[in-house]
Formats: sequence, structure tokens, C-alpha cells
Amino acid sequence: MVDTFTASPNPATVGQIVQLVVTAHDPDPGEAVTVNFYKDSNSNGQGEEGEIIGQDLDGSDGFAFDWNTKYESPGTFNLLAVAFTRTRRPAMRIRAR
Ligand SMILES: [Ca+2]
Ligand SMILES: [Ca+2]
Repeated sequence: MVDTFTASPNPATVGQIVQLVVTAHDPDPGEAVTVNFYKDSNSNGQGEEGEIIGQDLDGSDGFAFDWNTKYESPGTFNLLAVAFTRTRRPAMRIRAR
């Protein structure tokens, strides 16, 4: 389960690296947690195959992903972080201008 999800800088300028940071835990002790990061292009609140922008498979040093916005167009993006193995969690918005 994702507890917190932050992006910095936010808003960002196109071309900047945006650091996405998640804290997450699994409600079932002992299960390994991995986190996927998505850009919710179709705005349905779900992270789908074609929307994945990054992944962090190792929680021992925390969960983070450096999102390179170089190829993005200015606008507002719904980013999602989903923790596996269990639950999905929240959406956040970030604006690139
Ligand atoms: Ca989606
Ligand atoms: Ca990590």
C-alpha cells in the first residue's frame, strides 16, 4: 500500500528530471513490496501496461524514480504509484509547463 507519494519539483518545467518518491508498505508482514509508476494518459485512475514510466523493485533504500520530462508536452499529468503485491493507491497530479 502506498502511504505517501511526492514529486519534486512540482510544477516542473519540461526537460527537468522530476523525482518521484513513494513510501509504501505491505499489510501482510514479510511480503516484498515493489512500486510501479504510471502516467495515467487516459485518466481512468488506473495504471495500465502502456502507461508505465518507471519501477522500483527494491524497497530497502526506499521507492523512487527519476522521471525525465524531456519528451513530454506542457500540461498537467496524473501520475499514479501502485504498490505491489497488494493494494493500489493514490493518484497525484503534477503539472509540467
Ligand atoms: Ca490509465
Ligand atoms: Ca529503491
